[in-house]
Amino acid sequence: MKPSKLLLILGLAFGAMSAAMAQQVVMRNAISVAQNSHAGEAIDTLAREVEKRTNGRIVIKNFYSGSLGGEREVMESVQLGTQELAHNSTGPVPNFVPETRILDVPFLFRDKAHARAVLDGPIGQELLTKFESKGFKALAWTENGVRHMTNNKRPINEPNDLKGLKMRTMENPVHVAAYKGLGIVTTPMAFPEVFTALQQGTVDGQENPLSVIMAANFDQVQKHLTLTGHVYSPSVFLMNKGVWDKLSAGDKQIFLDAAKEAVKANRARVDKDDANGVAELRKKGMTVIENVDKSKFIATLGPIYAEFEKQFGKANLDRIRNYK
Ligand code: EAX
Repeated sequence: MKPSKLLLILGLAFGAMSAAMAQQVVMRNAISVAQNSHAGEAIDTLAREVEKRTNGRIVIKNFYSGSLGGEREVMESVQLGTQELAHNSTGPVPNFVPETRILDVPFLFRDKAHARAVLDGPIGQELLTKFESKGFKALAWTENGVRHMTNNKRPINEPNDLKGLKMRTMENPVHVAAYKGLGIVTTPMAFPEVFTALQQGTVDGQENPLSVIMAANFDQVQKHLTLTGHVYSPSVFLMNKGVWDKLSAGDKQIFLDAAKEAVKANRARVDKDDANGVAELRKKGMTVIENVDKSKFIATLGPIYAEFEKQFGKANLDRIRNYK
């Protein structure tokens, strides 16, 4: 082969390589809890499936344990476009997309199956579209889990035991209103600060699903756990709307399909954590009250429910409550 021809071939090969490299897109995604968790399952599955289905053309770099900031900060970054993706609980979401507030009403869902059916059905899918005018594409509802209460002061058997207890809450207006109604002294705080706040006694307690309590090692800084199951906690995959709009139709479909796989992995992990959590946390030294009379908590929330019905409309709440 003539040297000039070899150079030409080499040149073409380099050209193809650098074109491929130039085409490779790297996106960032983040969660506020550790990688070994239900949320880690969600974002790791999304990354793996997108990379596989695009043959490595789109790569997602995942950040864990709040290393890119708390959920509100991360949502702001995605809205601005300085970060492409996020996977958040609904903690800060209502402050961006008020229509989603209705999902955070305590004791709204009978159980996880009910919540999953609502989120996968027309009500949940319509709520996903409400993110678009706020600068987000919401890919899918995932699950954070059913929230329970932990604290260092006393075992919680009934609403009366909550009076005056200082608890960290998410930065979520619906939760704050409801927990105040239960007599709790609410302290909204970003998740990455919670462990230290519990350790230093800035707050007496917090509430989160078993998945989060375990992933965050809250057993190290909390004594009492009560399975209040007071509210279902959804989470959601968010993408910057501009990034989404620039994707080809094929790549959009890949993200939606990959998100479906991620939802499956995420829910399976929540189920596993719910099945093992109590035994695991007892082993680590927590005292656990498993049976609580939920009707007492619901009764205490009476005046707050009246307020929520005014805010959200009784028909809208009933539509969710009665969804089959
Ligand atoms: O997203 O802030 C919270 O309590 C959330 O449940 C947690 O960060 C998981």
